[in-house]
Amino acid sequence: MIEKTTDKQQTKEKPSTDIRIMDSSGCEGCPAHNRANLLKLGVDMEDWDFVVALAGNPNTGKSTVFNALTGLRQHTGNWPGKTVTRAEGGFEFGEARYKMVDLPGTYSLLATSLDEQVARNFILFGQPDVTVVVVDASRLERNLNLALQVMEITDRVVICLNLIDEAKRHGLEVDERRLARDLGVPVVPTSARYNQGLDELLNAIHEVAIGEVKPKPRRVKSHSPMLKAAVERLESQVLELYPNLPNSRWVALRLLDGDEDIIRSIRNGELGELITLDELSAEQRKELTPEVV
Ligand SMILES: Nc1nc2c(ncn2[C@@H]2O[C@H](COP(=O)(O)OP(=O)(O)OP(=O)(O)O)[C@@H](O)[C@H]2O)c(=O)[nH]1
Ligand SMILES: [Mg+2]
Repeated sequence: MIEKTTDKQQTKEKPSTDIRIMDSSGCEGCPAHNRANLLKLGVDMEDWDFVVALAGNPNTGKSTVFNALTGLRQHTGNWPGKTVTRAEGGFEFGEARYKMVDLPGTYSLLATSLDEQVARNFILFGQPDVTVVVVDASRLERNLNLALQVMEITDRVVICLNLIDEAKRHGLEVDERRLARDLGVPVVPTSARYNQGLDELLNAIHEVAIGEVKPKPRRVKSHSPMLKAAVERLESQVLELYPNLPNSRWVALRLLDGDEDIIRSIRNGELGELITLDELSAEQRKELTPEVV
């Protein structure tokens, strides 16, 4: 975890910026992250404007991208209460100060492992301003599974189409414009090992962070009225319990799917601990819990 003092030291030489940290009120160009939840997840946003999460399958070049963007300004530690390593660092772009968090490499966000749990909770509750999904251009099909899952949770996604050189070596060419159109989010081809495409990646991150680009991720729509009704019913029950839960629809879908981790975190109140405003009292929560699961 970054020491607060180190954060401050780091920002000493930074240019000042007029961007203000505000609650996620949905205002144009304002940071979208949930500052209080991030703090509970061990990420202090004091002195930073935006937070960027780096997600991706294992071995897709996340750390290479992370190192290239943050240089020496990085720290490693553990996620609070977990043995999973976390690296975080910082950079400036367009007069904004960015904190970048390298999430564990995962194939999905279904939280079947500790790594998946950490990555999922960070995106779900921390509500990063931008989540960069680093995908391997030579294994696109497999990698897009995670990208689609991230896109279910947040709109603020940029796809870093990495290992472009490797794909080319295998005679593969990815039409990134078509991919961006089909997915509804910016796609930036990179070859992080050779420092290619990283300026464009920074630019794409910045545009999404400041709201200049508003991705509209393609989501799988269900036309089943039964499913729709079930999701709506569950969602309103979840919201009754945790009125300020971000992504309540996603949580409802996971409950329908029998997601053990989400069920457990609703039962034991862990879900609520990550929500900061207008929480119900522990008593109220206890009363309502059995109806939900
Ligand atoms: N050819 C090529 N190799 C790359 C590129 N980006 C990363 N690599 C290499 O891919 C390997 C894995 O890179 P990492 O950055 O460690 O990948 P990671 O996603 O952080 O891996 P995990 O943390 O294990 O999930 C390293 O040997 C990198 O040098 C690239 O654009 N092209
Ligand atoms: Mg790594």
